[in-house]
Amino acid sequence: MVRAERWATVVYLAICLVLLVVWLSLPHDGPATDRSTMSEAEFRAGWRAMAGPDEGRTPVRVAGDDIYLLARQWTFAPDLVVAPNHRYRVHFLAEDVVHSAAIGGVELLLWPGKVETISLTTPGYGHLPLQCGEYCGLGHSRMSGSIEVAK
Ligand SMILES: [Cu+2]
Repeated sequence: MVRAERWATVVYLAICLVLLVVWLSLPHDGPATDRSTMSEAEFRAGWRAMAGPDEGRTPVRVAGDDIYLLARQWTFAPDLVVAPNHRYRVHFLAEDVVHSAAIGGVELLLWPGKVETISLTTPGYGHLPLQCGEYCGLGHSRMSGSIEVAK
């Protein structure tokens, strides 16, 4: 009896091992988060180029495939107009305290000075919700971004 239980355990563990190897060999897309290797200086150069001479005080129509959003108490800057059904790389940088970016069904924790990037496909029309999900001070509940989808 003890011998049979021992064999059952060995067979069970062998099956688990095979399933683990099969699972690890499958492609895993998961949430669309990338491991960003972008430095803060690269982010700021991209942000300045995207935001233009008025530094994002008016809504910015994004021209390329990269979006740069600064998170700071208590806004995401700048306001954006993006193309419909387009795949973007969205880069975030918190510049004062810890924030987060809840967008496209994922939430990224944003540590000051560390660039986080996700890949995101915009919807066909409407507005893409962006909200801070990490308490960051008195204005936290109002901290959202404005991303309009338009041709
Ligand atoms: Cu917040």
